[in-house]
Amino acid sequence: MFVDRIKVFAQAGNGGRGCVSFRREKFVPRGGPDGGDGGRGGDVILRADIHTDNLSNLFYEPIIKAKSGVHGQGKKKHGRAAVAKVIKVPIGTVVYRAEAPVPRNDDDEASTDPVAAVYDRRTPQVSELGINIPAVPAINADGGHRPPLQIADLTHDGEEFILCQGGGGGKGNVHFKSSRNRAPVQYTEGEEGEQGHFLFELRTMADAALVGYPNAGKSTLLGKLSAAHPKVAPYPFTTLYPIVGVVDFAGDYRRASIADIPGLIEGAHHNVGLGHDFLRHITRCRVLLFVLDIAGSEGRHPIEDLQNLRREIDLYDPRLSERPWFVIANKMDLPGADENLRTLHQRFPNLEVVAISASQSDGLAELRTRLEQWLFGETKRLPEETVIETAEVMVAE
Ligand SMILES: Nc1nc2c(ncn2[C@@H]2O[C@H](COP(=O)(O)OP(=O)(O)OP(=O)(O)O)[C@@H](O)[C@H]2O)c(=O)[nH]1
Ligand SMILES: [Mg+2]
Repeated sequence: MFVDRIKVFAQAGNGGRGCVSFRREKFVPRGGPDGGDGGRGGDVILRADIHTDNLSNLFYEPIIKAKSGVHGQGKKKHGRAAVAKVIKVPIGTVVYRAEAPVPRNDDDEASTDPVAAVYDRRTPQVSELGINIPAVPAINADGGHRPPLQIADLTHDGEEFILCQGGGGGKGNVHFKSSRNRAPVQYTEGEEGEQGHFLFELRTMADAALVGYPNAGKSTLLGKLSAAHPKVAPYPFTTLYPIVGVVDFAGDYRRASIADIPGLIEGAHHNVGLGHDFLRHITRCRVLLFVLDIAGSEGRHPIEDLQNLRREIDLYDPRLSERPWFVIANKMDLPGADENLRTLHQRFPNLEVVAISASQSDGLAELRTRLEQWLFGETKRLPEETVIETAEVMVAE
């Protein structure tokens, strides 16, 4: 299972209580107070881990709780501090503070409990007024696309973030003795650990993203370029979640990571098809590689495909369309590919295109060279208007 967005409830441990105790020993009359302090509660810590590739471990355990500190004891013994609860998350996890889920209804007492509320994965309901009540409250007005208050972004292996800090331990009565109060019975409770609802969102970290319509051959290409084995099949939406492969550039000891993103279709920014959930994964990629079925083997037109893809990216986030981007014209082995490639060159003479046949492994050596140049050399950026404007001209025709 692949989980790239999940809401969790986290609670750090409470501090242990301070102890009230008096020294009682033979031949030591009125030994005085000797109550020790409570131990610290455990923190909840997130750690970016290279061996964790998604958030599925939290799907079955959306409530993260660290242990509380042990209470203090007599003979000035401090309670033991609780160990921190460390949660491994994939590199590229962004953490947002989220609102508590809305309780199911007023007379349902159980649902006011924050813990029960997390488990409340009910389906959307329609209220008496006919208004749709969402199952999980939207993070913000645009459907959670840009949630507010980002509190962490874990981008390196081993990077840690304290999500909730454990409460400090309480003080034992030994702290309250004074010349006027020789037998204090005061102590303090341990502090409460921090708690809260959070939204974890994975944004795949890769140097380049393969963006294209379903069946364009993105997974076939990633399989040929890297050691990754994404599933390849002749039906749309074979790839259901992003897969990252590492490409080695022979001779230069350089390597780059490339993400195979599930197929996009028109309206993806409105959540059509596999939707904008996956567009999120390209937001960190430095370079976008548009993979086209240049032969138009499924009755589509490759140039229109490119224009639509560019438009979807732009509608999702205009900043994304400012990234360097290039075109990989795939399926050159099929009839009609040469002609379409010529038309593409004529329409967009400045566009950098590499023609390949992923399944036949044709043109992959050139692609590697160009890829290295695109990723590590100076990149020339094509102005966005070129393709979007031409798209409008085509629609007008
Ligand atoms: N003739 C030909 N077929 C290809 C080529 N590359 C891929 N295919 C075929 O196209 C089909 C789809 O390939 P995939 O790699 O699964 O396509 P995808 O873009 O990953 O598709 P989704 O995961 O559904 O988005 C498969 O049947 C491949 O064998 C190619 O260069 N030439
Ligand atoms: Mg695929």
